[in-house]
Amino acid sequence: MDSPTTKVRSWNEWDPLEHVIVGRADGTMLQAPEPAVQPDWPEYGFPAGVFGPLPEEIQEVASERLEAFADLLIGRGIRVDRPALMEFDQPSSTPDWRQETMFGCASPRDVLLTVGEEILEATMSFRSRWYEYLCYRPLLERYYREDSAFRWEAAPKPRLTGGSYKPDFFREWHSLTPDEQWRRTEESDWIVTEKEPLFDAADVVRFGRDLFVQRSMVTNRAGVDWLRRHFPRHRVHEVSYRELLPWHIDATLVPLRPGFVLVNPERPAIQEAHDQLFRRNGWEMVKAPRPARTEAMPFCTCSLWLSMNCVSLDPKTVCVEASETPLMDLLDSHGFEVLPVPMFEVSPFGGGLHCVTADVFRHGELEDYFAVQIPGF
Ligand code: DAV
Repeated sequence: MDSPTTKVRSWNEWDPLEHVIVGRADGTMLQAPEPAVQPDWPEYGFPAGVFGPLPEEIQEVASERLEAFADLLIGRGIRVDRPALMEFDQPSSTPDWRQETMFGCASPRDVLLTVGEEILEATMSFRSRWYEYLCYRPLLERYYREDSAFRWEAAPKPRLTGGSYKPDFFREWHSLTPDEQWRRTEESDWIVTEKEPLFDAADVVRFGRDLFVQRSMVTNRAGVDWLRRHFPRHRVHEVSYRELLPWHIDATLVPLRPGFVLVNPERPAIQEAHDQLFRRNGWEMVKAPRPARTEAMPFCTCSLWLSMNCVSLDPKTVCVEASETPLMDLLDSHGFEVLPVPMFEVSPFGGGLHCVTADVFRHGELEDYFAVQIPGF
């Protein structure tokens, strides 16, 4: 069989999807402690300081879910690539630090940001994820060979010394009163310092010319600024929401077609200009219903709002976690064709349907969906 010709291009979250990367769960670790992550799951046999592969049973189910999702996409004519596994239980180091384990590669969305003909490797901000881009290198090398217009980019690799994290952040956080925690939230005062640019690709949501970038536990202001300088043809909006310890924007602000964005009713935007920008440009901001799930999976560090973490196949068709009937009904009533896809069991591996995918090609052009801009935002 001839190898398919690759074309890299995707400007937004909803254009017709033709080529995508779907992550793999095999070998994912409950990572060794590091400044930014301190796993502590005594009830499941992993008290603080104990690390190792996630239990085999849950790895198996997660791998089956990902496999079935990849098959569903292939069945609809979408080309699907998978990352190369590494031995995630191996230590890794740079001249600045040594980390006892890596993490995994279930969430390509966290690492790879596709903007037009470019795929940008994010800095990441966990030491356990510093080398995760290597899982995607065989694919990126291939795209580079096959598509002469592909812009392959990588953000400056961060040092991730102790200076990149506020010392004792977690101990201090847990000693704060709720009021103090919300005050920190208003200021986006999270664990990462401003020493160097840091961002995960999943803190970015793409709307053609406009990119919304969330400050979070893994994305600092310098990271947002780096993206702004890197994409001078785009309008990069720094955003934050009323959410404690935020981590990735894709269960908070989820556009499904031009003029239709799902918003998280528990996480209003902190900047007033955020909602103004949508409203003045005629966007419908539709509140997602409460998650149907009431209990998270063991080892899951995401919130139940992963219910919103859906992925569009085109502006009419959206994949939604199969147990999330309230969201499926809502989208159905707004004229979407909804494909229920079981993915909940993959949440301990880092996310939901949007997280486990990264766009390579969506059919469409760069467009402006926000002709009216808000000065200073
Ligand atoms: O709201 O828990 C999870 C997204 C992970 N990529 C949340 C966000």
